[in-house]
Amino acid sequence: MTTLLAVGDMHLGRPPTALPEDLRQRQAQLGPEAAWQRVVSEAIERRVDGVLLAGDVVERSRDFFVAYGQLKSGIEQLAGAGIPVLAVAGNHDTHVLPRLADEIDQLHLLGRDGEWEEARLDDLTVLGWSFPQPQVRRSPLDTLDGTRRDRTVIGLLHCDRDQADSAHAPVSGEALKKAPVDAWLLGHIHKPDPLDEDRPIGYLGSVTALRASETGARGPWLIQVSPGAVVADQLPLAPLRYERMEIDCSELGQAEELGERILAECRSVVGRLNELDCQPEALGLRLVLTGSTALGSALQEVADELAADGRSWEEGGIACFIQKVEQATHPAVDLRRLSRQSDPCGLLARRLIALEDPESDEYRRLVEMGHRQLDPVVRSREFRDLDRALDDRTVADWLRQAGLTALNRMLEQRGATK
Ligand SMILES: [Mn+2]
Repeated sequence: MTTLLAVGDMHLGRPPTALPEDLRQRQAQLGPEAAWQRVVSEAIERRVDGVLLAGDVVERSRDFFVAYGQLKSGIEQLAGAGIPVLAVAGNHDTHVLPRLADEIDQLHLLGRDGEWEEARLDDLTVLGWSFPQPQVRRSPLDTLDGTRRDRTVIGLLHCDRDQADSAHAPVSGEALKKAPVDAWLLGHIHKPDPLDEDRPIGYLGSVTALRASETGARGPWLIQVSPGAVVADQLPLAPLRYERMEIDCSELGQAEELGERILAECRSVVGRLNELDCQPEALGLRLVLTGSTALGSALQEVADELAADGRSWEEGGIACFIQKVEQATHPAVDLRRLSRQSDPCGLLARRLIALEDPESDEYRRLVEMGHRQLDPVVRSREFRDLDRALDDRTVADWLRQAGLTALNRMLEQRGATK
């Protein structure tokens, strides 16, 4: 069996964002450099047969010296253990990665100048292509030789999947499937794919959270290749992790209890992270307050205070902090009773009830009106790349959420929260 460690977008030189003030001085232990050191130790400990880097290894050309120092020391440790390193360049490190490969003997860049290149690694072939310039509007797969090779082939590519207009090497999922490759390990998109199919094809994801929106497990992937089978498993080695967490506020007696609720939820997440072989140094919580509550603005105030605090606390050896609190609770109101009133609250309550019944005429009328307002926003230039159309249910959800928020405010103004 051949084993590899495959690493997605590392972005050496980029500091992690959204850290609270007291963790900013520990930035070096929480960023890409620390993640890379963890990758190197893991590779050596597991005695893998090779390390693959899927592009955007370095944030930008200006980071040449920083990346040189960090990459070189890691690659030398790997070389000392007899572990080769193969990499392809992405849109961020188009220029800097080839220069680093020229300086660091043991770093082998695959597919220089946008020409596909094969390398032999143990019993398999690694096939790679590097960005020749930061923008590439054609699919690299157009120039890939479609002949079937004898050995197992691992494809290493930085590309934008199923985004035909992309300037970052657009490839279609279909073309990836058709290529004579047993597994495609991709860079560029920071959200990892599950890679759990018989023939893994997908993004490795960022190796540690670079932005707070990069929630969940991050890290390199252990790729195990035996005759006729490729198995990919993510190793959650990231030094910085963000988690989205829903806090149901329905049972809160008063807003001040929110802190205890958050702490309890945080403890259970930390408990699970403590079971990992290699746990994160820091955990950022992205909280969503849910449930129905009459606490309304009092809860919002406490939430704002907690979010603004800017300090971390220690839990199970991990520095925890609140990165963001989103209020998605809805007022504990009796919609049926309100709907009998002949005032704006009553009108809104009747519409909210209608939004619960997709069969009603009023539901269809409201959703149609919603589409007229929201569709142009979704189709606007800023969001066009998301290539997303709104379905009726999504529109209804938005209307419901907005309606409940407005109803809550109106009731509060009236001084009646029930
Ligand atoms: Mn990229």
